[in-house]
Amino acid sequence: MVASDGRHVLCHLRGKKASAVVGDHVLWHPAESQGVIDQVIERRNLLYRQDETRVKSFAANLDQVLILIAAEPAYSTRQLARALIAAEAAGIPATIGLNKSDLHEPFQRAWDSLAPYRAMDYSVLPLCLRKADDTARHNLNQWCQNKTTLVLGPSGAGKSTLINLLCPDALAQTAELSNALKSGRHTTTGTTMYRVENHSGTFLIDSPGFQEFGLQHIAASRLQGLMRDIHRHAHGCRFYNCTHRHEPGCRVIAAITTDNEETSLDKERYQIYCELFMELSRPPVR
Ligand SMILES: Nc1nc2c(ncn2[C@@H]2O[C@H](COP(=O)(O)OP(=O)(O)OP(=O)(O)O)[C@@H](O)[C@H]2O)c(=O)[nH]1
Ligand SMILES: [Mg+2]
Ligand SMILES: [Zn+2]
Repeated sequence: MVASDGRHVLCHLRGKKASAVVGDHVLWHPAESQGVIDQVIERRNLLYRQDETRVKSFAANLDQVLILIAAEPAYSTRQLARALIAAEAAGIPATIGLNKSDLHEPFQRAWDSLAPYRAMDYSVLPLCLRKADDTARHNLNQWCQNKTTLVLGPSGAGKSTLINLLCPDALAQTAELSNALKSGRHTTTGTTMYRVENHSGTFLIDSPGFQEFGLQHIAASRLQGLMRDIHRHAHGCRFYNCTHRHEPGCRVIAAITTDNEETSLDKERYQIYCELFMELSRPPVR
C-alpha cells in the first residue's frame, strides 16, 4: 500500500470476508511497523473475469487499460475480443498496443488483422518496446500521464518490458519466448502497481499473462451492446429483440454479406459474437 505521503507500507486485511485488489483505495491504521486495512473505499470500477467456478479480479479504480499483444507470440483474436468486452462492461476505456514492430513480417500481418478494431474506433498503438527511443518513451509517458493504467495481455507480449521502460526502478522480470513454441513463459505471476518515474499521479499496473478470459458475469443479451461493430449494425433489425443469429430481417447478418467494405461486418468478429452468445446462454454448471 502507498500512504498519502508516498511511503510504502505493508498492510494486512482485517477479517476473513474483507478483500482488496490492486488499485483499491483504503482506510488503514498503523500497527507496529506494518498496517491494517480497516475499509476498502467504494470502487469506481473493477476489471475482472469470471469463469464457471471463480471470479478473478485484475484491478480497480482504473482510468484505462492497455491490451498489449505482439507480433510474436501470435495473438488470439478471441482473447482480444473478450478482454475488450470486459473493459466495455466495466466502463473502462481500452487501447490496443501491438508490440515488436522490429519483427517486420509478423508485425505487418498482425497489424493488418487488426483492421476491424481500428474500424470500430479503438486506437491501436504500434510499439517497439525493447528498443524504444526517447521519442517513443516520451509519447508513452504523455499517453499515460496522470492516469492509472492496467497493462493486460498474453504472456510474452512485453507487458513487463513496458513497465521497465517507464518505471526503471520497477526491475520487473522479463523473459525470452520459448524457442520451440514461440510462446511466453508466464514470467510475471502477480499483479503489481508501479509509479511512473517523475510523475506522481501516474501509475502502471503489470499483470500476469492471461490465457482464458471467462465472461460469465455478462448476460448474452448484453453482448451486442459491448461489441462495437455488432452494435453499429444492430439497429433496424425487424424484431426489437433480435439476437442476430437466425432471425429474418436482421441487419447484422445482412452486414456480413454486403460487398461494401465500408459498411461490412468482419466475418470472424460475427463468429466470435455467435460463439460467445451460445456460451453465455448456457445455464451455469453447479
Ligand atoms: N523483438 C522484440 N522483443 C521484445 C520487444 N518488447 C519486448 N520483447 C521481448 O519479449 C519477451 C517477453 O517480454 P516480457 O516483458 O517478459 O513479456 P510479458 O508480457 O511481461 O510476459 P509475462 O510476464 O509472461 O506475461 C522478452 O524477451 C522481451 O525482451 C520488442 O519490441 N521487440
Ligand atoms: Mg511480465
Ligand atoms: Zn439482428
